[in-house]
Amino acid sequence: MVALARRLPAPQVDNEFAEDVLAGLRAPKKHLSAKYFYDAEGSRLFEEITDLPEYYPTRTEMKLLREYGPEIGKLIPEGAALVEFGSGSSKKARLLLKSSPKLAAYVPVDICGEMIEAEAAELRKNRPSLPVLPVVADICKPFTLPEAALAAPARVGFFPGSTIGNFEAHEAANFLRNAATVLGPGAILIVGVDLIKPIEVLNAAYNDKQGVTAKFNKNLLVRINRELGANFKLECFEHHAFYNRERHRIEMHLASVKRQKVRILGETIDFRAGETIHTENSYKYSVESLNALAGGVGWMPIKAWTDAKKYFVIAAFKLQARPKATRPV
Ligand code: AVI
Repeated sequence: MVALARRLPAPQVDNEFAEDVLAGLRAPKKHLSAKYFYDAEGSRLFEEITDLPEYYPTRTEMKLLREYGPEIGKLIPEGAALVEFGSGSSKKARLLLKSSPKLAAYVPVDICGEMIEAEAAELRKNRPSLPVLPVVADICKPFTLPEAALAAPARVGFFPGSTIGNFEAHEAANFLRNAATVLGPGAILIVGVDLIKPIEVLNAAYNDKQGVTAKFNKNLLVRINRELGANFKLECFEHHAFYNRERHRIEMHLASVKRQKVRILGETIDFRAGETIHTENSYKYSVESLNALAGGVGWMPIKAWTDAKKYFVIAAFKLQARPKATRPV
């Protein structure tokens, strides 16, 4: 599998892609899951997006990690295990590892085994004294940490990249609950999240001048054509991305430029002129709304670091101890 399949958990069953695509296209409001963006070409295009002048999140988060790494590192207890959720290239974890104390282990967790094994080999070369123990798992489902991480006096989770923003609220809460279960009592969680900001900045970030985001969005149709034998004509769909103020999210759609029919797996899907396929939500938080989401599932805010423009936040949380059940007297 490929580079950025990590961003959202990828499908497990062979025909899950076909079933999801058909169900999404049959729905009254057509939609496709953003997790399907990340085939090899989608992953490459996403990497290209992160370098675009308009796409500020990656650049801002990296700057925050460089600037506040030593401070963030102070929250990581000596001998702890650092667990990165959806680690992919470990580019950001490297910055955190630089300023971490002596760790029991670094545990990159990703659905894409090939990718984390390659990254782990690289990291071991640079940090021979650090045990790098990759786990192949879906970060939204329960999984067991390696023995060395379980035996460590503390576990610290790391979830950068504002991937949490691509989850619906219930999915984000579910991820945070699962992280609490996986990391266990006394855990700390460090999350990178994109913040609400002026609408022009948000709209520009998802409508770049070079059209890379449009290509990334349309690549989903290329993938469906290739893998499911559909006959989407790319020139008959347009990339639409806009900020929905009420819902605090960027919505990405593919809009049909005319009335048309598309064949897929023996079915015909009708499109009205202007009808869209909703392909992605990218939720934007305030520090307060993020704290409320995390607090609702037991993660108490410790500290948050933002850039001067308040475009992005790296927030640290501590898992609240569960009150001990008291015996009735
Ligand atoms: C991976 N994720 C955080 C990106 C985002 O900004 O929501 C995906 C993306 N979609 C369009 N541009 C980037």
